[in-house]
Amino acid sequence: MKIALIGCGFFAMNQLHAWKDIDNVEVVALCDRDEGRLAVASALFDEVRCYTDAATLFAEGGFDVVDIATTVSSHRALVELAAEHRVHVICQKPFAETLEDARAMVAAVETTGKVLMVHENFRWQSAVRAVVDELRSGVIGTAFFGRVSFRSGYDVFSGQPYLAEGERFIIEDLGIHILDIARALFGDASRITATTRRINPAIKGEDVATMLLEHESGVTTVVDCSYATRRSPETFPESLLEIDGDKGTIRLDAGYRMSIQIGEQVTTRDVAPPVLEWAERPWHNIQESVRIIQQHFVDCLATGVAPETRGQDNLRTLALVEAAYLSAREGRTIPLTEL
Ligand code: NAD
Ligand code: 89V
Repeated sequence: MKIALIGCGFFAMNQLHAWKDIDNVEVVALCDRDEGRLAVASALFDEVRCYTDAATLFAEGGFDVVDIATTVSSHRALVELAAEHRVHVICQKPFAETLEDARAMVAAVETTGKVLMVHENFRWQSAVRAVVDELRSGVIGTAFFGRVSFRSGYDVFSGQPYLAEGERFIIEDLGIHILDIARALFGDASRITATTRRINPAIKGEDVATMLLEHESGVTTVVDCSYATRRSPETFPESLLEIDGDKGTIRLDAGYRMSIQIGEQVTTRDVAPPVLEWAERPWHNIQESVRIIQQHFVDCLATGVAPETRGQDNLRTLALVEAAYLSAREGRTIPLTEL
């Protein structure tokens, strides 16, 4: 499988390392408007074609998959170019700036018969996956309550300065992952209520969000995110989970400790992710999930199965993001049918 990657920035380095780890995959081309970033990324490979313009990359072709790792404002144009040139697509989150764009992007790729996966990797973190698997095995019976929580004081702006500049911040950038984990655990939501706050005066958007979801399955979840929380030890970038079922409880606590309680019996397991050769703490959790989701994409292409976070599926996570902002703005509960 020959891959071209567009956007050789902060996060793409993880994607490139992960592609190098995966069998039967070759990164044949890189593209970035910034020649310096292109040079740093190309140093990872013995041989790779380099472009500063995506249209030229597509015109020259020679790849089966495009991996779009740019920030969101370029996603629609790049996905549409990919559809025009009939290649499979992986696109970073947030998939699109608006739901309207996202629907058009899904439709554009659908007409080509190619596969479109959104790089929504948090549900693929191995610790989160361990909880998903336990829940799906039925060990705690039928779930009725969940909490998906991400609270941190980590300076995320040093690696990603653009996050301080947008009108929207935590729901669009991080909450999107946490809402997606809630969907992976409990399925789609029918209603959402949200509040937002900005605590850090140096940024433009909200850095705290608290959301209440009612899922079609009958589960109620609290999904809460904060980058204004001082805690020791710092848990970035862990998502902490708590699920109550009619037969027991599953928790994923700080330090990647998963506990399952059935009656009075509690079993605890260390589900800490490995630190891959090219990874570093505390990012190793996310870095491992990048390799897992990219392997998932390769496996899906080989077997003809649709990726779990295919474009069509991601529309529902994006709808939750939009509904959360609408709820916070208007101070009311939003039925998802409204979007
Ligand atoms: P970045 O700004 O560091 O890198 C983006 C790169 O894309 C830049 O080098 C820029 O020059 C290039 N670029 C932008 N538009 C282009 C175009 N049209 N053609 C060619 N090059 C173009 O951003 P980043 O922090 O790496 O984030 C990239 C994306 O990854 C964002 O959507 C972000 O939300 C996402 N992200 C995801 C995770 C995750 O865990 N899934 C983590 C971090 C970032
Ligand atoms: O997903 C993201 O884009 C990142 C991070 C994981 C740090 O929130 O901003």
